[in-house]
Parts: sequence; C-alpha cells; structure tokens
Amino acid sequence: MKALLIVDIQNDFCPGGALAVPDGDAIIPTVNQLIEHFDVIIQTQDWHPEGHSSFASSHEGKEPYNTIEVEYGSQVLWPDHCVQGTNGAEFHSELNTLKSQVIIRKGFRKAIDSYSTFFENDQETTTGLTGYLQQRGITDLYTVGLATDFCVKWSILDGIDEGFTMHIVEDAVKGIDLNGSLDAAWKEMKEKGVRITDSEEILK
Ligand code: VGL
Ligand code: ZN
Repeated sequence: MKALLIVDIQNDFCPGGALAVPDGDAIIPTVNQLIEHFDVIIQTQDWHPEGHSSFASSHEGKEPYNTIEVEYGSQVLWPDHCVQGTNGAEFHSELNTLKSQVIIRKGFRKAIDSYSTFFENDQETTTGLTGYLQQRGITDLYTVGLATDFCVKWSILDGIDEGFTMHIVEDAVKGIDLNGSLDAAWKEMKEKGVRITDSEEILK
C-alpha cells in the first residue's frame, strides 16, 4: 500500500519566511493535486522550541549557514525558523491539510535537530513513523515538499534503511542548495536506490 509523505510545507520555508526555499510555494498546486490521488496522507512539521540548538542565534559568534561540530556530527546552523506556535511554523495556507491522517512533528528536542521523518539527526532517536507505517501496511512512500537537500533527502535515505520503497516526486520538491548540497542530495538519493517519478506519471 502507498502513501503520500508531505515534508515541511510551512510558512518559514516559503518565500517571505525565515528560511525560505527559493520558489518553495510553487510546488503547492501540484501537491494539492497529488493529495486527491492518495488515500493515506502523512505530513511533517518542523517544530522547534525557542533557543533550539540548530539556530545560529543560540551560538555566540556564529552566523546562519555556518557549520559546527556537535555530539552527533556536523550541524548546519540556521536562522531561527519554525518556532512552536508561531505563524512561521504553520502550514502554508494554500496547502490542503484536510486529508492528512497523521502529522509528525520533529525537531522539538532542544539539543537535537531532526531533518528526517524517521530519525532525528543523532540517527538513533525515532519519530515513531516506522511503526505507524508498518501497522498500517504501508510499503511505498511518495515524497514531496521542502527541502530536497535536507528534510526530503534524509527522510528518503532513512526510509530506505527502514525497508520502505521510497519514491521522490521530482516536480513536487524544492531545495535550499548550500554549497552544492542539492546536486549532492540527488546523487546520494540515487545511489541509495530512490525511485524517481513525477506528478504526471502518478496522476495519469
Ligand atoms: C529543514 C533546515 C532546517 C527542512 C528543516 O525542512 O529541510 N531544513 N530545518
Ligand atoms: Zn528546522
């Protein structure tokens, strides 16, 4: 059984937001069309407490997009974004959220960032999604949303490790692209065995 996984289509990742993905909102009409085609819809929501460790503002002398070493490896520092309860953390108002059956929030532990929908960045702390998918008999996840080179990529890599068939809908994702991270992400996902599709193929 298949499901649609909608990653982080939140105001802060759209133009005008704190961590805007260029043209991030341009995928929304396509995502809304895809929603009509799926029976199971899963959404993710980046959901950070104030003062989160992934924010540059939490580290003296650091600027957004600097990288630091933390216990679990290297961590990019971001502008403050998707702070719990703020408008920036809300889903974009044009996204149809009515059919979403589960919303996985991530990044709510102050000391750990979480890009993937399966594991936080320590690669150990789970979100519970594997259990949810297994109990519902879902084998195939069609992934759309923001950002291709961070939360989408990590969700796909971890999903494959967790035994799911992960598909990326090429025309329904957009990337941030920090120092070539977008090309690198596509390469990593392909090497890992992601299935690449597009909305035309799914909707035909
Ligand atoms: C994301 C950076 C920080 C994403 C979330 O949704 O790709 N990127 N937090
Ligand atoms: Zn975040």
